[in-house]
Amino acid sequence: MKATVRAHPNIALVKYWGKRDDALILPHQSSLSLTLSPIHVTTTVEFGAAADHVELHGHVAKGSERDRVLRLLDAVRVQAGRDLGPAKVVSRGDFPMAAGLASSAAGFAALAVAGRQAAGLPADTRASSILARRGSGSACRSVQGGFCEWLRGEREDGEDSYAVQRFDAGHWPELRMVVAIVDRGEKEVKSRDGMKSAVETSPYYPAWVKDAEAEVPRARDLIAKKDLEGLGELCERNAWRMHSTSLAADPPLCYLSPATLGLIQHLREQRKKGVPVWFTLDAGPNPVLLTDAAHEVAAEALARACGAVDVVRCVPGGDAVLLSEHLF
Ligand code: 2P0
Repeated sequence: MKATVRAHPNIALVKYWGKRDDALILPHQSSLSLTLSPIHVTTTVEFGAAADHVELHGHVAKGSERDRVLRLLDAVRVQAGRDLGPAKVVSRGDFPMAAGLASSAAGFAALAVAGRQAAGLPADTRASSILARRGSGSACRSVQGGFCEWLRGEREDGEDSYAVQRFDAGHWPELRMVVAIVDRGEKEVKSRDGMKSAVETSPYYPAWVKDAEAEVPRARDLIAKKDLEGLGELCERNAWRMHSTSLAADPPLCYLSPATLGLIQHLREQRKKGVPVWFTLDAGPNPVLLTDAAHEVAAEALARACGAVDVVRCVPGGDAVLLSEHLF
């Protein structure tokens, strides 16, 4: 009745931005990401505890944070078809302070896989991905390593909306993602609210959906060919289009800071000098640089020269894995 899982976060190369169903977390478009190592989250789940208890990153979770975790475990209880008793959950990440990458994707992926295992359900990546998605959309892409594609699906019950691995972590071992923390502040508008406002108020939203869906197979082809320049250009274009959609919302939503733009400008100049480095940008000010192993030191130097207060160098990461050592 107890299981522990370690999962990595992921960075979207083609972003997910907007839900067609808020409750089930169903997206309007497909997305594609790379799972990132070495940063990870470890989660232990135990059913049959004295009372429900959720501890995240060293503090007892309350309110909506706790509810999201317990709701996911309720879905596990339904799948198990039996009374599993109260649950104890302890989760810890090794993310550097405000790494700029949300730990929720890795956290919910680890919770889904550990929850099913603790309930005695068989290992099933598709079922775990669907479960993780119900905690946080991007989490469905962290159940497996390498390059994962979240298929938007068509069904109203969401059973065809999950992530599949297109290439494993060993496909392109020289690829590097360098997270540049230029701003440690909490963002004012969370992704969940930002994407909702884009869906409801941005006149560009339908164009975003159409374009992002079309970029997914292109990204897949570029990854198959290990075409860094092509993939870098696609990532930048997709990030700009996601941000443009929200800039056009009402009220307008801008996640960029002056430091973000300074870094992007400098990166372009470096590229003209022959440094192969591109960026992507989630719902926040911290760019993630895309480069290869031979240029990761140059990419880190570039980020620091532009005022990055912290830098996290990542390589393609693997699947969520069961651990034999528990957190309690
Ligand atoms: C992504 N993001 O594809 C996009 C790009 C941020 C920008 O998924 O509401 O925490 O829990 O489904 O997954 C962040 O949003 O949102 C995100 P919910 P989530 O990675």
